Amino acid sequence: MTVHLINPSHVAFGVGVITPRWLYVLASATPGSYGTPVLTDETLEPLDTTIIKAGDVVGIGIHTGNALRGYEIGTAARAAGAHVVFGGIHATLYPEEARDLGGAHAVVTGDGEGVWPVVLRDCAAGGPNPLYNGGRLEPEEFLPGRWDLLPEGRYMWASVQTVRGCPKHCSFCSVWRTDGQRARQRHVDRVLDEVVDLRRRGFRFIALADDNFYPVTLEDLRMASRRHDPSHLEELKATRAERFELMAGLERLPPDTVFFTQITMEAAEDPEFLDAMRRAHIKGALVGVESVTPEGLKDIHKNFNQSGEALVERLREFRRHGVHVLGSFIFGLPSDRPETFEACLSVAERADLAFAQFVMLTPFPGTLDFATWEKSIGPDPERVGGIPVTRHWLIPQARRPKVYIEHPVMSADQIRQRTQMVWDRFYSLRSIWKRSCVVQSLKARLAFLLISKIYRQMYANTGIATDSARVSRSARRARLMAVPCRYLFAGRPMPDLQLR
Ligand code: B12
Ligand code: SF4
Repeated sequence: MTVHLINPSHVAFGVGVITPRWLYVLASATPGSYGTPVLTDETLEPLDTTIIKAGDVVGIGIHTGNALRGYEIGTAARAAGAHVVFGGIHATLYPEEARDLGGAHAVVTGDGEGVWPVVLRDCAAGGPNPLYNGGRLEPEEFLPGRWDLLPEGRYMWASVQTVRGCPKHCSFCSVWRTDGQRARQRHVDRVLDEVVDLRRRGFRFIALADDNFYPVTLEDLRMASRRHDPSHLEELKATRAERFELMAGLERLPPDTVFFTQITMEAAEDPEFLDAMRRAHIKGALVGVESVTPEGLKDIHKNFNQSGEALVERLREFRRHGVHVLGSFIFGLPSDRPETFEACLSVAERADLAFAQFVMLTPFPGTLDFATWEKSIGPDPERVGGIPVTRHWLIPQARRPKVYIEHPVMSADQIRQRTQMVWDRFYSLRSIWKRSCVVQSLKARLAFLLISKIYRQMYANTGIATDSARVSRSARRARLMAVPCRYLFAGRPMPDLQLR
């Protein structure tokens, strides 16, 4: 019985930007008695289905965007006589869909590493149960990845998770509902061991695959200190202290280490935290800016963000402390107006951002926005090839409409065109070159330019592009650029590395 773990994708780039962490974590959770699992990441190359034999176990992890490809693989694996098991965020939200359309014998909801050995045991005993609830594990139960199984030189960034869950409740995000609002922080030593393992293998660039690296804000502490019962305050202080302990540990890594994380902009009010990040080699962070207007922030339950000039100042604060920002903006919020696009571009250009992404408001399953949108559409939604648009991920890629929430004053096309304009202007050669002054040498500036362009091309696939010709063109370009890009990220293996 061979155990296969498959990360589905419609497009393969030959080179991956970030290691799909779940593959390596589930490989760790696979007991040695079942042999070494065979990992396939279709973002590198398509699966060869002939490797799947009757009696094998095929584990497929899906998010909404790759669910349909996952179902194709599941169906083929079932036809080959394998036990088919689905997991991941989309399977957690729609377990019955994986069974109906993906050939699943079993679906694992929630965190997978705890329950995976039980699933394998049941498969080996003849057949798994239809449903396993992996729940939300405690941090000491999280596993590191089996990085010894990584194909050499195929990924630019490794990924390590330090915390699961986010205390906020943004309306477009499913994380707080699936991963929970309690920050489940991994033990510092376990994170450090994993990072050292990756550096020994030659990874210099590591993405911290966290929902929110800053789970306790200064405002949270202030509010808790006003409460009569001090226990909540103590809990928050302990969580915060652990973050600092982790960063102090990361600080001991070789100076050329580069981490990237995701964080709320409240961290900008916490200079002590930002300085600790810089010392910990966390040189970049995705910051969810989302909207530049107070009305926009209200639309998405993100009132803790700043808007207007205060926003520009807040974002600049990151750079002042040596943390480069990838600003993430959303267009198509109900309060957006035609002039919002220029206003947003102006903020993006003045806020000392290194990179930015501009996405259109999309109702992802599991979010509050999705629930409202689905309800608003009513019981008889428009269909494409018989499939309701409220299940748009099941529509074949070539015919899949981009689904956006209807806007009170702009058509989807208008929002798309304006979004496109913002991308084009932010990533014009001139703008990129201007921003590239964050690095010193000519070589580094050229690398910055290349990375900006590749980011732009890769994003065109998942983000704004709608027609398939444009998507394949972007994929081709991204593929061409990805190969030289890989060398920019390659590090020197450090087999003897010990923390200072
Ligand atoms: C890091 C990350 C990224 C990275 C790296 C992706 C990569 N190569 O790994 C980048 C920045 C590239 C990225 C991009 C995007 N992402 Co993202 N990303 C994440 C993030 C923060 C962490 C993922 C992670 O590595 N977690 C750690 C691993 C160990 O956890 P896990 O994947 O959940 O797996 C566990 C379980 O789900 C389960 N499991 C998973 N698979 C399987 C399979 C089996 C067989 C079993 C038994 C169990 C199992 O067990 C695992 C261990 O417990 C998640 C948020 C989250 N909390 O998941 C969002 C998240 C997955 N991303 C999301 C989105 C929307 C996107 C984008 C579409 C954003 C955009 N607008 O463009 C793009 C899509 C890219 C693409 N085409 O795939 C959404 C997905 C929502 C949905 N319904 O699908 C999430 C949930 C965030 C959110 N805001 O809601 N992302
Ligand atoms: S968007 Fe970010 S801050 Fe908001 S709930 Fe999701 S992870 Fe948390």
